[in-house]
Amino acid sequence: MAEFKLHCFGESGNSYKAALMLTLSGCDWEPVFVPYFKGGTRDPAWRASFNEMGEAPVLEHGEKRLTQSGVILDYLAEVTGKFGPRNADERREILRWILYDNHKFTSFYATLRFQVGLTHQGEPAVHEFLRGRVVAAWKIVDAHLAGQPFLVGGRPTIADLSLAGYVYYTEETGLDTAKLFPNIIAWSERIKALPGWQGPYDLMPRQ
Ligand SMILES: N[C@@H](CCC(=O)N[C@@H](CS)C(=O)NCC(=O)O)C(=O)O
Repeated sequence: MAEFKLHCFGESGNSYKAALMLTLSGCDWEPVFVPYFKGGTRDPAWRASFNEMGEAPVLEHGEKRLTQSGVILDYLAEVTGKFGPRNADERREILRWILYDNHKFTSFYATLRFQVGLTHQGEPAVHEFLRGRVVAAWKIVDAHLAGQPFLVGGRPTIADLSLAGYVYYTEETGLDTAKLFPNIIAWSERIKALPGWQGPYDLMPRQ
């Protein structure tokens, strides 16, 4: 049995953040498929057993069950000694970017992609609103990456692995990200060049 189990599904960029960290850190891990599109995360029994918040990813390590990708990344950085902060200032800086990611960078993009690229639902006006929110949030990250190769401290950290959750998916969103955010694309290529990198659909089973 693998040391780490990640409850996840391929379409989930939030799960990919943890899957990528496990992979790049050389952990012995295995995915446990969550049938999200069949209501897996809404099943009361699943919620009672794995995550009362009703979300993937969930990381199992021994007796521990961890949820929230940011918490999982922080935990894995601690136990593997990889991609973590070098000091307290970096720890806060990494936390700052992970919070920004969860609130804006990932959340607006993931919602837009879910509606436009995966489920083909929602109102055009809502899609336009979400595109505006994505562009505003991604422009801030793009500007930050204009002057440095990675988000914090000049080297890849869990902050990068958090924000990288959705940048490799190619489903339609109506945004030309390559044109709009050249520094994000260049940064995503730097992460892709890290030894052992694999894409979300290579690491996790999908529907
Ligand atoms: N902030 C959470 C977000 C997790 C999340 O939204 N997961 C999605 C899949 S990508 C989910 O399971 N959603 C279930 C639902 O909203 O019903 C994290 O970073 O782990």
